[in-house]
Amino acid sequence: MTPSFAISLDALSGWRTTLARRLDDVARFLTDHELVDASGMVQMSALRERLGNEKLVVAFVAEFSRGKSELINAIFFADTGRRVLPATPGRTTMCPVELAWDGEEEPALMLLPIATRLEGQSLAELRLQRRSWTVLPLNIDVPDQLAQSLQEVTRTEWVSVDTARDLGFWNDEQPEDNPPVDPAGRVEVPAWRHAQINYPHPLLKQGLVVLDTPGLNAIGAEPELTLSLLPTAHATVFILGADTGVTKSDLGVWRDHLGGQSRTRFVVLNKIDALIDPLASSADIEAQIERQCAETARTLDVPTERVFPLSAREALAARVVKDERALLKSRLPALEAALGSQLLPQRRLVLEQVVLDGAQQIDAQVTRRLGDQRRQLAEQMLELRGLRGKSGAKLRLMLQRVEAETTEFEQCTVRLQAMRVVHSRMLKDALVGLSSDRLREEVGQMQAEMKASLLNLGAKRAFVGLCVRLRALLAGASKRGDEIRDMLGASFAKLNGEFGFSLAMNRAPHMERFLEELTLIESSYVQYLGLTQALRLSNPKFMEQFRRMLVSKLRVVFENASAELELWNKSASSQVDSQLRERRRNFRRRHESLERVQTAASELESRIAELEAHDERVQGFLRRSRELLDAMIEQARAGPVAGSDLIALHLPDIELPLLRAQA
Ligand SMILES: Nc1nc2c(ncn2[C@@H]2O[C@H](COP(=O)(O)OP(=O)(O)OP(=O)(O)O)[C@@H](O)[C@H]2O)c(=O)[nH]1
Ligand SMILES: [Mg+2]
Repeated sequence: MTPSFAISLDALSGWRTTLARRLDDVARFLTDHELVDASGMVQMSALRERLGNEKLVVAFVAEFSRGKSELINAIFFADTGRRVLPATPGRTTMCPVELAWDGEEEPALMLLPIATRLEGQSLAELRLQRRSWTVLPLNIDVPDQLAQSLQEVTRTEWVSVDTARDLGFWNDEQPEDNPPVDPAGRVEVPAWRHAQINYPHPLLKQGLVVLDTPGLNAIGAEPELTLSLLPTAHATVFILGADTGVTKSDLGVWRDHLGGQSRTRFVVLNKIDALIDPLASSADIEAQIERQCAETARTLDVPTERVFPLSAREALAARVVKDERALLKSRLPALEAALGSQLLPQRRLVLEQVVLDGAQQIDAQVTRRLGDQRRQLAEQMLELRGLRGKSGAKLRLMLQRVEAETTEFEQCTVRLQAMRVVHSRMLKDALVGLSSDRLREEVGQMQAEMKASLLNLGAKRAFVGLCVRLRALLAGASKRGDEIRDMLGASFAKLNGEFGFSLAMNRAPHMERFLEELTLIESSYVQYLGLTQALRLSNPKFMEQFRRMLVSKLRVVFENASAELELWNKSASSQVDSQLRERRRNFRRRHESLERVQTAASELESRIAELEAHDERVQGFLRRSRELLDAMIEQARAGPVAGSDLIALHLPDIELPLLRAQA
């Protein structure tokens, strides 16, 4: 393994682990001293989850036989000393193959039978159902056995034309694309719909997920691949053969599956070894490779630097015999370096931003809470210091005043109650549009419209109509969120003025993010509905699968939007609760100290000393929490330590005035 990609990924994962540890320090300290409320806790655990489970998905996509599997072998499996994933002439990989590592499970090959297509369930749903999969344990210590087990992904079976039609491998309207029929009237179809390899490779252990795909232009390609797996991959590697150049069907794959993507794309011009010609000089061949790269870049409309000429086969062979010079000659290291230096910094920036945002919010919450406590302590101290040398009558007067103030303060409960009623009603209103029932209804309407018009155009129109309605739902929820914010803002201002609260509004919930996610889903579906494959929607089983897939994608967006809105509201209410509690405790303390001072004059000084000590403690908490948050921020900004490229890409400095200011 060339160091660049592996070491960069290793550094990224090391950085994440340290960052997660810093966050644990913060969380432990804040919980131990009750410095955050429930919503803060939820936020920290969400951040923790994200840091721990962050995956990096790289998909290898191409027409069949361009060398996807061979390239994966060369990059990831060369250390086994042989070809592990099957890579042979002709169509080899028959179903999408996902390589990942889940430490909770044993190394295994999990296969989803093709017949599951008949049940209309989406892959996302089936992933959660273990019993639908055939599980073959993998003997990872014996490479030959490993390779033998993985042969399974090439398995096919012979079925009748009717079954092939039901499975989506036969289309009466496009007979030229249909597979050949044998004398017994049967056709060959893949045995599996999807394969997952759980393999403890060091890179996979660090959260890398590799997706090998079957030749994509074939009829019967899994729609989920186009609609879900490829659009969510963080990077795609598109492979062409230097021996064939960009063919019409290569272009078809690019246009249908990758063209619209804005994600990081790498183009590989594979099999450059095939250009070797005994009658041509190496300079000639070099010039030819360069010409081909430039032409490929132009045809696909990508920068030339994104096109990597290489030989996967020679790279694999070089690695197996540990021949460093042959490896360089294969030109694979250049692709790996690009993967390492372009892909990983992007992932890092995303995470860094998430951590910085989180730190800022946690800090705001802690500062507000402790600042409030300090303010109340200061008032009490002032009151008690004012009692020095005062008479018993004066003390009694003070006590009465505190009692009167307490009664007056308690009147706020009526107001708070009224505010809560209004708030919960408004929140309910805001959330109805995001409910899963509502979503199902809308998708149902789209489905009815699609059924009414079987033409592709009609299907697309129905889908676009659905998106318009869903966007309106999200916008509606967002608008109601703003209304809640206005209502709470006005109520908080009044409560602060009349009852001495220091309630402050948090930033508004980020609803635009969900609109963006919807747009992303929309673009991949619109692209899919434009494909000839979409004709298969006239098949009720496919329609059902399509519907379920769509609902499960959309549900994630809507559930997250709903959760975001709820969390934001919860943090507003818990702020009110905690301030109410704190204020009450404060009145009680004032009352107690006055009573104690009344019984013994000496109590006054010791009470003042107690308050001073308490204030010291609060200041200590504030200092410590900032130290811990600063350590986390510093770690986030420092970035991974290996690979200078990673450090070079840096976020502009973000203002964190709260953290920098002195308490
Ligand atoms: N000469 C040469 N042949 C290669 C190279 N890479 C792959 N091949 C051969 O091309 C054939 C197809 O390679 P695969 O890796 O199976 O291709 P694939 O894209 O995974 O194909 P499918 O799984 O069928 O979609 C195999 O015979 C490989 O040995 C290369 O760099 N040079
Ligand atoms: Mg393959």
